[in-house]
This record gives sequence, structure tokens and C-alpha cells, in this order.
Amino acid sequence: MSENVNLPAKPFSFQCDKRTTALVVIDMQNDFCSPGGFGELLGNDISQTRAIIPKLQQVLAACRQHGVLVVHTREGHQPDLSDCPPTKLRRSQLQGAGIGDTGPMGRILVRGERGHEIVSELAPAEGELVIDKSGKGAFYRTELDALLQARGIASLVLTGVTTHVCVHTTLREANDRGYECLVLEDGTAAFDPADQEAAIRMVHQQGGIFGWVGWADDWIVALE
Ligand code: TIU
Repeated sequence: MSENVNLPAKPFSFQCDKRTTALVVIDMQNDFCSPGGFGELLGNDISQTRAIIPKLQQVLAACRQHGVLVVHTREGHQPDLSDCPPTKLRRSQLQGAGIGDTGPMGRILVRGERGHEIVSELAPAEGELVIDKSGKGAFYRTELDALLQARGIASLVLTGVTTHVCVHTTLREANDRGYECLVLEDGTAAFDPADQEAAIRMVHQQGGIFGWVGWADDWIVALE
């Protein structure tokens, strides 16, 4: 069985080795995908972020079946908010969704609360890595890079929400660290489709300035 994966992508075909690739599922939490979470309290429509859940279930199943390392991330803060920059806290309060305030899903964007949990459909399986981060990027003040390096990971398949915020920050951090990155267009979402379109274009323009963009089904077929 070949360990090489090759699929059509923009700006040109993407290649990787299953053994040195990780699927990264970014922030598919109630706070961004469920009614009463941080995203909705900020005034966003969560239909777009919810809509990718079934496709991500398929991507997760295929990666698990083929032994691709799976990493989940969650954005959230310590209960005492000591890891929340005052600037971020203040802007959330101005938006009427103060981090740490009590909302329908518990304390907003706080670890251990219902809003912070990954949606049940995409719950991490035993042994999968779960990275808790206080920032938008998954490398900032986390062990992610060390954990990936220890496993010899060279390529990342990025999915999750929101494309222009946490997915892009993570993508850019990963790109600077030398990882080859594939973003799944239908495995990512922004609250506003205009942001999704712009964010996706920014990945593959200029000959793939940050990496590649592909479709979930092509990734799944390529794993076979
Ligand atoms: N996970 C993530 O993208 N965090 C955000 O706050 N995104 C917004 O689009 N607000």
C-alpha cells in the first residue's frame, strides 16, 4: 500500500506522505458552531460554520482509517483570564460578548465550559492530540510545534473555523515554520461567505504563497 498521497489542488497538485502528515481540525467548538456560543453572541450567523460538520466527519473518518495523525485545537482562556490580553477582553466586551461573562453556553470562551467543548459530532477520539490555545494561531504559546516535530510531521491538512481568523493565523505560522499546508475549501468556513472566498484565495495566490487549497472528497479519495 502506497503511503504517498497526491490530489488535485490550487495552484497545482498537492503531494504528501500519510506517515508525515497531520490533519488539524481548528476550533470546531460550540463557541463558534452552536447557538448561544461566542460566535453567535458576537452577532454572527453560525449556519456556515455548522454546515461543514458532516464533511469534516467524513474527513476525520478517512484520516483515522488511514492512520493520519489527528490534531484538534480549541480557543479559550483560563478561568481567571490571566492568558487573555486586556485588548482582546475589552473588544469582546464592546461587542456585548465579554470573554469570561456568563452566556447560554456557560462562561464565554473559557476552558471547561460547554461553549469551549468541541461539537459532539467531531469529538476527539482517544489518543488524538487536543491543543488548547489562547490566541488565534495554534502555535502561539502551545506545544504544537514540538509535538509535530517529535512525530516527524512535515505536512498539515488544515480544516475548521474561521478560515480568515484562526485557520489563517495557524496556516501562516505553520508556513513560516516550514510545514507544507493544504487547506480544505469545504472543510473550512467563515461566518460570512465573502470572508471565506477572500481567505481561500489568499492561500493559493502568487503560486501558493501560503500553500495549497483542495476539496475534502479529493483528499479522501487520495488516501485510498
Ligand atoms: N476560531 C476562531 O476563528 N476564532 C474567532 O474568534 N473567529 C472569529 O471569526 N471571530
